[in-house]
Amino acid sequence: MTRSGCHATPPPAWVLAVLLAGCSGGGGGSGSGAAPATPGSTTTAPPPPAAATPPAGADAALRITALQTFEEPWAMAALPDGRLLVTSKPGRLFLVEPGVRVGEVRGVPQVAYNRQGGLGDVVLHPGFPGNGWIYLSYAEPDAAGRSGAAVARARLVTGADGGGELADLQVLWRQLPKVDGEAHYSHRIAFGADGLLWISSGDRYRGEPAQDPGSGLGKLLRLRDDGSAPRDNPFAGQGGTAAQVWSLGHRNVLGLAFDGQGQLWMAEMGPRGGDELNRAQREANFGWPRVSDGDDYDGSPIPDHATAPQFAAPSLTWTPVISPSSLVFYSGAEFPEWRGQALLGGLSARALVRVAFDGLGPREVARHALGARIREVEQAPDGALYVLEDGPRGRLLRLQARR
Ligand SMILES: [Ca+2]
Ligand SMILES: [Ca+2]
Repeated sequence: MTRSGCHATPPPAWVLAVLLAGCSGGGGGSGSGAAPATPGSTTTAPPPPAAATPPAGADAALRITALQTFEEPWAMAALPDGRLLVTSKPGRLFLVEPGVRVGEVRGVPQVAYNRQGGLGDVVLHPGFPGNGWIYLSYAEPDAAGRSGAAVARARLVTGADGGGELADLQVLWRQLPKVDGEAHYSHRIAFGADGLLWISSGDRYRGEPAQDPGSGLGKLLRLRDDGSAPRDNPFAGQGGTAAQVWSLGHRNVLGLAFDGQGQLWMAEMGPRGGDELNRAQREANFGWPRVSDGDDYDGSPIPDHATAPQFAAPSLTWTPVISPSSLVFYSGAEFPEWRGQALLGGLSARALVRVAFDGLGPREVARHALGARIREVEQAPDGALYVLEDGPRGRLLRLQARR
């Protein structure tokens, strides 16, 4: 499937960066008027001006710097040296020096690029400094025109040109069954301190399979880093897909992150109303599609969580929705008062939503307007925050405290 945009066929990365900078009408992004040093896979540009114009409608309490621009960026991961890996949904992976240079990482698997599908998450293995493994999720096509999410790992081999290649690629997990449709892949990835690999597998807009432990749809999965299922998973005795399942009854988990105490949390898209923040629990059934604090898009009611205590209730819900795309727990020095809090990217909220935890559980304490649908949030090693705007010309923004 093709998408209208600033170009019809994928050009080299430096061309893309220049084209997109032109399309975006500036904004302090990469390549604004910059020519590549050599015709290759990278572009260089001077660092953006310190007083780059913040997005219209953005929270004036934050110092916001607009950096490079990407075609439908979806996720990012911060490398220990401060560079970022950024995924672009049409199927490209970039290595980014924020505000300076964008290189392309070659060797990404073929993706099914459609409404919600394409290249998805990117996460570093906990042993990345030694082993170079990165984990990617993506929508994978099949010969019959169906698709399903997949997770692969590969070693990141960086080059002197600022780009790199993927080596030793292995597909570790496939979302089964593959189905028609282009929605609710979820495919967020997180690693725990114990080295186990967690994957959110969306319901693919099918609803009821989320209640069947034997279906791969609508689940939170717990795997070893090689994709095998640990023997102490709750449904391990059933084998097959069920052996991968940690919890069920999920709709579309797009935020997946551990807090400072090692507890895993999920940010989940509700239907019309009822976005959820959920605390991961072994063998729990979170109730989708039987219950939701929202209702169907056509207005038909779905019983609320309070009517069905047999299902695990969300720790926090939003109506009207924020459309949570992403989740991190903040631990840095840039915003000391935010430590231990959850930060959610909001698509319809067009904001960074900040959630604090106290004796009564999580509660929203601030909504930092960013003037655009927010697709991803990530904390850099220096404690600064990066967010990605959603859309065909989504910008990378750096958020710092205004002092
Ligand atoms: Ca990320
Ligand atoms: Ca309801």
